[in-house]
Amino acid sequence: MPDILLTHGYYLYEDEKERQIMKPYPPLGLLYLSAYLKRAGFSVGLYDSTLGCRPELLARLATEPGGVLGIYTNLMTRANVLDIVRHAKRYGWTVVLGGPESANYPAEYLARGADVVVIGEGEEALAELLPALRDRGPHRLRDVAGIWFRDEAGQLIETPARPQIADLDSLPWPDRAQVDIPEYVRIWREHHGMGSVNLITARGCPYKCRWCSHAVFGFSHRRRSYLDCADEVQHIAETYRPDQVWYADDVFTIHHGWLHNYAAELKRRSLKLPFETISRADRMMKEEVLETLAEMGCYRIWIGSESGSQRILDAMQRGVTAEQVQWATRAAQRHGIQVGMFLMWGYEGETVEDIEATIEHVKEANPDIFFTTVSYPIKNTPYYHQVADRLELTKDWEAATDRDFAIRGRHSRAYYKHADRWLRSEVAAFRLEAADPAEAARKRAEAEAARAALLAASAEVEA
Ligand code: B12
Ligand code: SF4
Repeated sequence: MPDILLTHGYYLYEDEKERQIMKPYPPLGLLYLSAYLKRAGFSVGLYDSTLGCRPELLARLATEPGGVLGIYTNLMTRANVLDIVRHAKRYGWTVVLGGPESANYPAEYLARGADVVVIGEGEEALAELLPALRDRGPHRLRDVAGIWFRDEAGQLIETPARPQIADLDSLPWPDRAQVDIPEYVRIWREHHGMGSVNLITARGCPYKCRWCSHAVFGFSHRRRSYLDCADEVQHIAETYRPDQVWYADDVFTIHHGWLHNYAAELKRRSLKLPFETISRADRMMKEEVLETLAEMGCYRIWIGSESGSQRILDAMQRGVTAEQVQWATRAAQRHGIQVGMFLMWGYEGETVEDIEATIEHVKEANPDIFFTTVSYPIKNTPYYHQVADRLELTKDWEAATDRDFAIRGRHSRAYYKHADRWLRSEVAAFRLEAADPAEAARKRAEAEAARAALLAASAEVEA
């Protein structure tokens, strides 16, 4: 039995919606933990639920009983994680949780069977925790920083925060041999014609968007050296031969000096792998940044645009203007880079005029693709605290996610569906105007109907 078995609660094959999209990536955090722990001399197993299945994982817990099980948690996987915890405890496992979700709800997870919750980065914490658990069990862990556990009297103990890892280059690369990367690449290729592998060049984001969760990396921003990243990309290219990579950074173009050095290094090595990534419009406001991205092979960049209303952007503390998003979108497209846009409905204070401003904004920016969500308050974010006294969980905590909070007094879900239809029809009409005026008129009529439905639904509230 390994010193620790790592896993997570996201089963791709149970996710109807994702099975349509089929753009899976392996859990990078667990791969980092595996690499670090192995280098420190521990033996590590990893069950990748993404491509695995619930019965297989649960059977494994039943047949290899009694070790340490480490589970990654995020917002979407609470019910699955609790299911894994229940099974693991039945067969005598010591359960350690990590990741953003359990950092936000340590007491709740400890009350439901978890033995330890690690807050923040897991590498150093686990390297200290594993020997402590072996020698002293799960109740005498006061000297391990950055964790929650129960002492022998059943009291909840939170130990002082653990300092973050200062030098990311000191970490070994993710232990990709633990998961079936060729299968991920194959799935991508089968569904999208391009096989993809993910990596990350930095940890943490210093911006303060009020809805965004900083539960793991706080507000720090630490970068790997461009040489270490270039070495990793070269290794990925040579080992897995993907057609593209995904830089899973929060804000890939945050540091322009780094970006230029990195691009020059890739060029020097004749490494040009197409890629997708995410950034902020205000960190894309230079022609040379976009030129560099295009030269490196960036074919799509995702921008968190959120709203077209400056009043709402300011309320979110987004630190970006709608004009910056419009400029960055058009400029990226000019450089041959597609733009994907994320938009959010229903943020505090949003009015019909703000929705209208968002629609005009999307038309003005004209991204290649856009996705919308209705805003939801992730625990411990400033947005969460702002609306906390109006929150009602619409399901039992164990079956719910932070997406299941209703905000008392906010418009109904149906209202935001109308907003969505209004946006999509209006943008479609705008795009069809010259090529197909008749279809454009039809779309405009749909937009008008959606707007009327939204106004008619404006008295309906969420809870
Ligand atoms: C890339 C990414 C995605 C990709 C995931 C692809 C993949 N499998 O990698 C995609 C686009 C699919 C995605 C989707 C979503 N995401 Co996302 N995503 C990210 C992002 C930007 C990077 C993740 C990453 O690789 N991090 C790097 C690794 C090294 O960090 P890590 O995973 O946190 O691991 C460290 C620690 O957490 C800890 N740790 C991790 N596991 C364990 C286990 C144990 C036992 C221990 C002790 C420690 C430990 O140690 C690790 C190393 O230090 C993060 C933000 C971020 N910067 O982390 C958001 C983030 C994780 N996503 C988030 C959200 C909200 C979502 C969505 C719900 C969005 C949506 N509305 O649909 C979905 C949910 C998807 C799902 N079904 O699970 C939130 C989660 C908030 C929360 N409280 O859970 C984050 C934090 C963004 C944010 N700032 O708000 N996401
Ligand atoms: S939304 Fe993006 S830019 Fe804003 S704080 Fe979160 S990661 Fe940073």
